[in-house]
Amino acid sequence: MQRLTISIDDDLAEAFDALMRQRGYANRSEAIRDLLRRELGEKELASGEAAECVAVLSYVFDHHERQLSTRLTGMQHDHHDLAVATLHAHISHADCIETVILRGAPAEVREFAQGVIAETGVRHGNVQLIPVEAQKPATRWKRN
Ligand code: NI
Repeated sequence: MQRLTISIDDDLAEAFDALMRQRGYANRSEAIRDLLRRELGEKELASGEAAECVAVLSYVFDHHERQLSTRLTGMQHDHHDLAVATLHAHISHADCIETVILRGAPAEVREFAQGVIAETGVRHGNVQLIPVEAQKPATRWKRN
């Protein structure tokens, strides 16, 4: 752990403290760590340095929309290597909300998410990518 001492203008310090309180941070250090992590993560994803990411894709859709539920499930099956888990909740008579956890190469994850978001009848689509260290495939059952 390194200790950094920084100097910033009073106005900026006050604005930062207000933001920190608004977001519920107990101290400046954790607020600054989060800002840095977000900035570095975005840079890593934008530059193509990140070999792997996890992502949260969320959207609302009308389950009465013709074949939409089936299409969305089909898209996830077609990319079962990317779609790790899905949470579905019924939020009204017509509308459902789904959150899909994705994992894979950032370009593939983004393409899949954008395809889902662009489906007719899918609303409020949003995806957040988080870079992670690439993992070796999990150990599979071994046959003796
Ligand atoms: Ni539903």
